[in-house]
Amino acid sequence: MDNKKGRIGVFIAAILAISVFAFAMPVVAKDPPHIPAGSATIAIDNGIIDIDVFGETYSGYNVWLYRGGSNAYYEEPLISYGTNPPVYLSNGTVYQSYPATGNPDVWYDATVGLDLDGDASDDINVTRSIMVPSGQKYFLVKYCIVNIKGSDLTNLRFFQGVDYDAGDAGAWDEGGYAEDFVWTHDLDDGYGTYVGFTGDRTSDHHSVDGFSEMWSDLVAGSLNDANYYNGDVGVGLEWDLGTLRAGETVCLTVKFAFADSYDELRNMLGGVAVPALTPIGLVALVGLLSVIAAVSIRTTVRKRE
Ligand SMILES: [Ca+2]
Ligand SMILES: [Ca+2]
Ligand SMILES: [Ca+2]
Ligand SMILES: [Ca+2]
Repeated sequence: MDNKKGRIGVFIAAILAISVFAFAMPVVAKDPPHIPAGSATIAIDNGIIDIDVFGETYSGYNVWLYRGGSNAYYEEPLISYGTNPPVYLSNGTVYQSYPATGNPDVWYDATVGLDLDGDASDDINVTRSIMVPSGQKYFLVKYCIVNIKGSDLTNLRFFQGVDYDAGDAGAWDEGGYAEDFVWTHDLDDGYGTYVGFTGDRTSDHHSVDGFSEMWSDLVAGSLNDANYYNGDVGVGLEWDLGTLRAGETVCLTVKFAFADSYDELRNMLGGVAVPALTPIGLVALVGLLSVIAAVSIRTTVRKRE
């Protein structure tokens, strides 16, 4: 009996202790839903890059600092389905904004509803999430698109365009497409910075052109698939996502990188895939090793002779 009372006492004491502890703990606030506020800012410094402005629907001037050097980027995604022309994400209604500030290694979400066919009724919800890894020279933007139309969205296409004006302000750069990433190289500000982006899906088209022509291409949904431009270059990629069934979600992650040389950028964005050994490759490797083994055995035997 005493023993039981004792156990109850300990139990109550534990509950009280936990309650007091809970009140004493600092409140770790999960970012509450914001009142839609249009283009919020998110400033994150990971020690190498500093994302100054990254609004959820931001259309226009972003300043992404790399190694302290200022870089101006005009970036925007567009989305289309069927034969409708692509629509800028900034045309959407913001349901969840980014926080004003953020930390490296944490994903931050913004959610936007978007009408793709001009009937004033949203067809998709787009969650745009950003994560800036600590000490890395890249950051990730993940787009998850939910079909809220109530019927299939065929020929869903996603476009990402950037008019990088790499460096302080000078826009006389060069840019191109190779190995499924687009890049821009500062030529006139003395930084020599290389910047670019790719996706976690193979792109279907790209545009490398004067910035104005690049935006026109994306708005028309007809990219030029060119591979080089010298001047105030704009670069874009298109991913064809097929049919998104009612209620289903499709995601695409875009990786934006900064580097001091083309090869460094290429190592982050493309050209790094080591071809996996196919069964035929493995057979050839085993065969080659057998030959080497046979030769070395024969050599050893001869030496003994
Ligand atoms: Ca609609
Ligand atoms: Ca420009
Ligand atoms: Ca420049
Ligand atoms: Ca440019």
